[in-house]
Amino acid sequence: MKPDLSVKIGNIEMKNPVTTASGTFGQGDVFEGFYDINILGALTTKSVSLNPKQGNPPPRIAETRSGYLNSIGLQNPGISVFLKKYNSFFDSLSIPVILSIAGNTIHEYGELAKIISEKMNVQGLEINISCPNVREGGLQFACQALTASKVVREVRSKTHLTLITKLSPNTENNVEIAKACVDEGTDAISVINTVKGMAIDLRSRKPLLANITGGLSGPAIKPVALRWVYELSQNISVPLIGMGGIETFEDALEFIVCGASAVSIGTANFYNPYVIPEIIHGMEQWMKENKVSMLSELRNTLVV
Ligand code: RRO
Repeated sequence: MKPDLSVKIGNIEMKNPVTTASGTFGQGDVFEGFYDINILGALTTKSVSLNPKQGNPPPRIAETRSGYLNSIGLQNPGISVFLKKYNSFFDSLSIPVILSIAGNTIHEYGELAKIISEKMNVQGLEINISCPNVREGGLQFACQALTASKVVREVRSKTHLTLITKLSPNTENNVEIAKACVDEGTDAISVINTVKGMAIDLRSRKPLLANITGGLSGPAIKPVALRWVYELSQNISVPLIGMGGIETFEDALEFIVCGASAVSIGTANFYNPYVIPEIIHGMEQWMKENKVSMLSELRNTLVV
């Protein structure tokens, strides 16, 4: 029998637990030449802001031994252009779409939620409060329970869409922060955004990124991500979407065992555009071979 990989995040029904990590999959359209993206459990888009952003100056990507550093700086066309450009594409998909939103201010998060709820037919919002590469917004909100929960309260007051709040690894306070966000109405938590870091060139003694620091993603951060998924799963009851360095179906299943309901695939898309279909297929095969009929049987089964 075909194993059941389905999962519910708030009101979002996913046929499998795999979504895309914001910013690593374009708006979904760029991967259409590789495979039918309707195989995804859900599509999560690159963060959009109220006004257009040019992003940080180049170079803004650097490769390190086991991951990428990025300092994109939230480059995006702003919500009006985004809407015109992608709304019909999102409507054409048969899978749930989760729009990632990022504001400079708490008010901007609310405005974005209002515009999207009124004008778009998407299923969820990922509240990105954890971008490490912008001066306003970003980590300013993610590192304290008070600021994080104020953003969630503002967004909740403007929309009935499913809300997923994306937390940062660049703080030790995530349990308290997640609890405060749940109290204000987030339906789920996603962890982790990138780990703030830097890389330099010894010969020139210059940083590899023009922004000096950036966000580290890829296999290097998987242990950090697993730790947060596990710790949050022990302390909050809303679903968790785990991400950070997932490259294989085994990686994905480790996140489920540590308490994640769903997983996002990010950096691996850059070097293997077929990684998502491979992971979904691998999970299914593994479940068949191990006689696991429902994915939920695996969730939170870490033996400690
Ligand atoms: O655009 C970025 O620089 C960026 C964002 Br919004 C984010 O949330 N995480 C990241 O590593 N880079």
